[in-house]
Amino acid sequence: NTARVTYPPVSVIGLGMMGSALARTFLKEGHQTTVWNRTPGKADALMKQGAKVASTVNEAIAASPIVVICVLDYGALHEILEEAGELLVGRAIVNLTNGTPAQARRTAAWVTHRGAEYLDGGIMAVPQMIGTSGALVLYSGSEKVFQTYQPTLKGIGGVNYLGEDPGLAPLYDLALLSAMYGMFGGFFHAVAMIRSEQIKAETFTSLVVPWLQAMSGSLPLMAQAVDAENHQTDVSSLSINQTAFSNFIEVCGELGISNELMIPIQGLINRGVAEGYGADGLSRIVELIRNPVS
Ligand code: FVH
Repeated sequence: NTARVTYPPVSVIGLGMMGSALARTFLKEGHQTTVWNRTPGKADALMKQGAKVASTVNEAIAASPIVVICVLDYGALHEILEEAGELLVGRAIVNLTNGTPAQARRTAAWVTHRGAEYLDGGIMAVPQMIGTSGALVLYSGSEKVFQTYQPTLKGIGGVNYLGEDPGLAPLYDLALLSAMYGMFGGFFHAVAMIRSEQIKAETFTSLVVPWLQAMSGSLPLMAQAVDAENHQTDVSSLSINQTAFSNFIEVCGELGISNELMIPIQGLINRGVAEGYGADGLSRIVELIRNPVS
C-alpha cells in the first residue's frame, strides 16, 4: 500500500567509478541529485551535469529521502553513516557497496536502530552498463523502500527483489561473482596454455565462447542433482575426471605454466573419490565444498 514516488530527490554518496555512473543516471532520469564524495574533485563533472554538490555528508543526507551509498567497503560506509546521527531518521538508505551477508545484516540492524530503513543491493553490472537494460541490481531488505522507490531504482537497471532478509542480495551477488570468477579463471588458464605455444588468444577464444555456452547448458541439470541430493550420472563420473585431471596437471609441467588454478579442483575430485563417491557426477563437488575437511 506504500505510495510510489516517481522522481524523488536522490542523494548519492561515493563518487568512484560506480557511484559516479549511478549519479549520472539519476540526473539523466530527471531526479534532483545531490552528491558527496570524500575527495571533492570527483564531483566536478557531475556538477556540470546539474548535480548539487554537498560540502558535507550530512548536507547530502539531509537533501533527499533516499540516500544511495556506493563506496569501497562497509568500513567506509560506517565511517560515513556514523557522522549522520539524527539525520538518518525516516530516510531510506540504499546501500550498493559490495559486502558479505553478515555485514549487510549488521548494517541493516544498525541503520534501523537509528530510525532509517535499509535496502541492500548487489550490482550485477560494470559502471558502463548502468542505466542500460543490461544492468541488473539484486535487492533485499526493506520491502517498503523497494516498493516506494522502485521507479527510481529501475533507472539504474533491471531490479530483482529477493526478500526482507538484507543478507540475501550480497549472498546472491557474491555467489554470482564466484561463478564469474570461476569462468574467468578457467579462461585465463586455457589462454595461458595456448599462448605457451604462440597461438593467438583471439583465435582460440572463438572456440572458447561456443564451448562455454554449450557447457553452461548442463548447469540446470547439475542444479537439479544438487537439490535432489542425487549425483548419479550417465554423463561423466568423478573417477573418469580424476584420471583426466592428471593430464591437466602434467600438461602444465610440459608447457612450463603454473598449475595453481587447477590444483584446487583436482584436490576436490581426489577427495570425492577417496570418500567413496567415484561413481557420482561432478555435481557431487557442491557437497564436498559444503563439507570442508577440518
Ligand atoms: N566498478 C565495478 O565494476 C563494480 C561493479 C559491482 C559493484 N562494485 C562495488 O561498488 C563499490 C564502489 O566501487 P567503485 O568501482 O566505484 O570503486 P572506486 O572507483 O574505487 O571508488 C571507491 C569509492 O569509495 C570511496 N571511499 C573509500 N574509502 C572511503 C572512506 N573511508 N570514506 C569515504 N569514502 C571512501 C572513495 O572515495 P575517494 O577515494 O574518491 O575519496 C570512492 O568514492 C565497491 O563496493 C565495489 O565492490 C563496483
